[in-house]
Amino acid sequence: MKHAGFVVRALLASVVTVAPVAVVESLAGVSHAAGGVYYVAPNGSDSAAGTQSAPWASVAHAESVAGAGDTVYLRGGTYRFTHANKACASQTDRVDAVTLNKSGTSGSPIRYWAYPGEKPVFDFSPMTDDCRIKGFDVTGSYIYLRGLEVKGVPQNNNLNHESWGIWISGSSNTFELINTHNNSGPGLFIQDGGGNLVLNSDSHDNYDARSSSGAGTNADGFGAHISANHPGNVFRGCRSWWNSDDGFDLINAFSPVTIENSWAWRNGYVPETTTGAGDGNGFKAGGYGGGYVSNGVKHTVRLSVAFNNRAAGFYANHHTVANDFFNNTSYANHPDYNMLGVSPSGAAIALGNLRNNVAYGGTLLSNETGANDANNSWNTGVTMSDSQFQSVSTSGWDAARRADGTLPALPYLRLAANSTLINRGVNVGLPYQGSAPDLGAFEAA
Ligand SMILES: [Ca+2]
Ligand SMILES: [Ca+2]
Ligand SMILES: [Ca+2]
Repeated sequence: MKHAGFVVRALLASVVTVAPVAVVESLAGVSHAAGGVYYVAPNGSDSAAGTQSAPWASVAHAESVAGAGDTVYLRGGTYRFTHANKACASQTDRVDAVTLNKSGTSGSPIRYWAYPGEKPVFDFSPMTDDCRIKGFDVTGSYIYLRGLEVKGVPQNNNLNHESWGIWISGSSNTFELINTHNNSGPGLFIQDGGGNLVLNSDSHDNYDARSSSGAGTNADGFGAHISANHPGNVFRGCRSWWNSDDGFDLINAFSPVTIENSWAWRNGYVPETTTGAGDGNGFKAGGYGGGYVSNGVKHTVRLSVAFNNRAAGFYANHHTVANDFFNNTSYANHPDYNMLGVSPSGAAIALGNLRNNVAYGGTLLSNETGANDANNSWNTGVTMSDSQFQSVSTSGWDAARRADGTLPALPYLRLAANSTLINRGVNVGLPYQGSAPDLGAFEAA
């Protein structure tokens, strides 16, 4: 194809009219409406036309042209960054490699999508800026990133806490099929905003070796730390592994967050080693710095798996209200579930609503007495053993995703055909097979 943008627009418009489903449609449910189509490539030029045959070079230039409903296709190859888009004002300043501050509209996001079948790699490791760095700083709303690899955001001095792979403060954005790794800080960090969807994305091997708070203490795979009145942030189908701090972290989140169908393993270590680093929880579901706050909110973690994390698989982290933990599987964590909460008087109490969860291996439970728990593997009288599962292998979980971007179908920690965990759960409003929900993250067919 060598169409000018308007020709492609016309083509898409006609296709939409004739056969709406024939046009690319994402898992996030946003169909590819008629809009401008532009191209960016590593060997492009910002003075070119932005067409497929004459692509631009930078996302920044594409953003200056693209508007609501438009699609910017990022061709495969490596986009290498050596400096931010402004100078550091001080050694503790924050700068961006890529700033996305132009918003789409509801139903008509601005899309920055990998060209089908190709992998655009944003390599920030050559950056030399002497302050904190955000690889992508998404301050706008209704922006849709899909299929990008984001890696190597550095810390170039030891005066700060973490840098960040992708930082988000806007709302109603979608991040799909993102692979963010080897950053000196969290892979994807929602600082504020509501209604953001992080879908079928991976974050791994992030490690903030030069943080002033201690090496490795801040690099979570994914996090949301939003202010009040920003509900609707969701992590779905995501994997987080070998990050030096936590897999998923919701500390200081003052609006409810949902994490579902997601996996976390081997967090809390220097990546690819068994050397301990940061906190090491698979799912850290809240907390407000250890003390009580009166405006804490309930988060939901469900249908998710944690294993081999250095600390807890699922952790309440001194949360102030009982979170919902439904149909999770926790294996060989320390402990598998820790429901440490805090009362209005500041006392340590057990807080959590737990149903249909599995704990196996590791040290099982902490701060469970007094939590609202029922129909979990530890209070249904079942005998836990390896034979409850098809496999308890802890390798291979980073296998390639299915063609539609969803998590790979693996036998690991799925219930054996004769498992006594089948149909031992209670209806919590999630789909199930047979007479009742099963225990754990994977419902037997
Ligand atoms: Ca930490
Ligand atoms: Ca953390
Ligand atoms: Ca069932």
